[in-house]
Amino acid sequence: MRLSRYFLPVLKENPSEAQIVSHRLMLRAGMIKQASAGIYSWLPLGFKVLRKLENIVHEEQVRAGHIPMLMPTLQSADLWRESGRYDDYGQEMLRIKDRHDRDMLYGPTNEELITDIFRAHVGSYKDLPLTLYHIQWKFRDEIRPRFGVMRGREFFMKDGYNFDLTKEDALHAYNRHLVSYLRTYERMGLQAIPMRADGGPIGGDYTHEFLVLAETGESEVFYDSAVTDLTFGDRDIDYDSVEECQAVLEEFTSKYARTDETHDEALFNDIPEDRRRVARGIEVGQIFYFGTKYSEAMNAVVQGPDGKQVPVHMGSHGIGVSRLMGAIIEASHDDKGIIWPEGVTPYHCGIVNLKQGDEEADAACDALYASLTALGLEPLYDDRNERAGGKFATMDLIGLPWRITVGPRGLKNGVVELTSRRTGESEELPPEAAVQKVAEIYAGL
Ligand code: P5A
Repeated sequence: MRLSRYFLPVLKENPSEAQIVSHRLMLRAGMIKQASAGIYSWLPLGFKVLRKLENIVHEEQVRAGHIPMLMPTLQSADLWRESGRYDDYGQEMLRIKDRHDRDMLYGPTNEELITDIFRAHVGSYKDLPLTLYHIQWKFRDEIRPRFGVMRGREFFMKDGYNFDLTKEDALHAYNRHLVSYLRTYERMGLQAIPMRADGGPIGGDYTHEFLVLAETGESEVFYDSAVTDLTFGDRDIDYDSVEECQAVLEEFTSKYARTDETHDEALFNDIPEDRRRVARGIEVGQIFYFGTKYSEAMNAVVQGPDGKQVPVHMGSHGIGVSRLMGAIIEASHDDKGIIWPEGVTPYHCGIVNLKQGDEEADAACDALYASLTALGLEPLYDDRNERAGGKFATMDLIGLPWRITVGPRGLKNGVVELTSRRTGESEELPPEAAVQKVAEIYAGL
């Protein structure tokens, strides 16, 4: 993309309404614009990152054997009356009447809708196990929408639902989700720690939240610092293997890590004092096993091997896709702007032309652009007639991890400059070598 043809409305001033750094930087970098309280338009740069996050979530869900689909945002109230949640959900639910005076709602989650689909089409244990998921907008009329996309009213969520014959099978689905979530967050450059949590309005006794540690996080968390040493890495887990998934769950959840809702002071005090941590975190996902809560209320039954009709065991599993963007920025920025992890960056590499209009500099930039593109990479070329300082400030603000700077002086010696956004370190290289290096960095991502 050439910046002169793009739509990147960066703000010079710090917006006064933004209280935390991710919100401030998303507004300043022209990624989002508030449409009304807790509701945002995703401008091209923000939309690009949102799509990247969505793709990673899809890839990891499919890798785990889960099946993508799409359900609507608007739902009929009738299903929620069946489950009993229409009254329970309270004011967080946005209720709407259609022209025929029928009660509708903008879905805050989809347990009812998916259970209705299941009961209409599945009747035998032979069709199990089954995990369906979608990535779709949700609406929760939060009392205090704040911190930009972090606590929105309209937000983008991946929600998946497993259907199993037995509790044992459903717990395997739970563990499988935990493993796939660990992989998902690590691909985004994040450490998200699974913590024992509370079921809230979704229900269920088995539930873990995934928290990214950050001072601005809304949740208070208590943990053994040993949990922060764990990384998933590039392990090749067989998602069908009960033992392998169980082993990962045990490894990542056996040390103390809880949100304030489930915190137990006595257990916490058993941890050696130098490892006890009280901190804040951003909840970027949650997994639940809730047994037959919805299948019994909504009569979602299958015929078991013995011919008897039994309600299915279910769980649901959510990732806050739009919230993740805020969490990544909270975890990865400096005073100049965002620093995108390579796995989610909107463009792979910036190209800064120090002397736009100079024949040689323009030609070198065009050649770099063509080479990077030919290798399947997406460069963002700042081809505007601007001062070098302004171009660098924009690149630093929007946070592309790599920048190639091209100017007449370097070109005389046959070199361009490759700079890392994270370390600020630069090296001079012939243009082809810079392209090669960028390609190597992204190989396999
Ligand atoms: C699991 C999937 C559920 O709704 N039902 C379907 C279950 N879980 S949850 O924990 O309530 O939400 C899942 C994730 O969505 C994100 N989230 C939000 N993101 C932005 N703004 C909000 N107001 C908001 N509310 C929830 C969180 O990341 C949460 O973990």
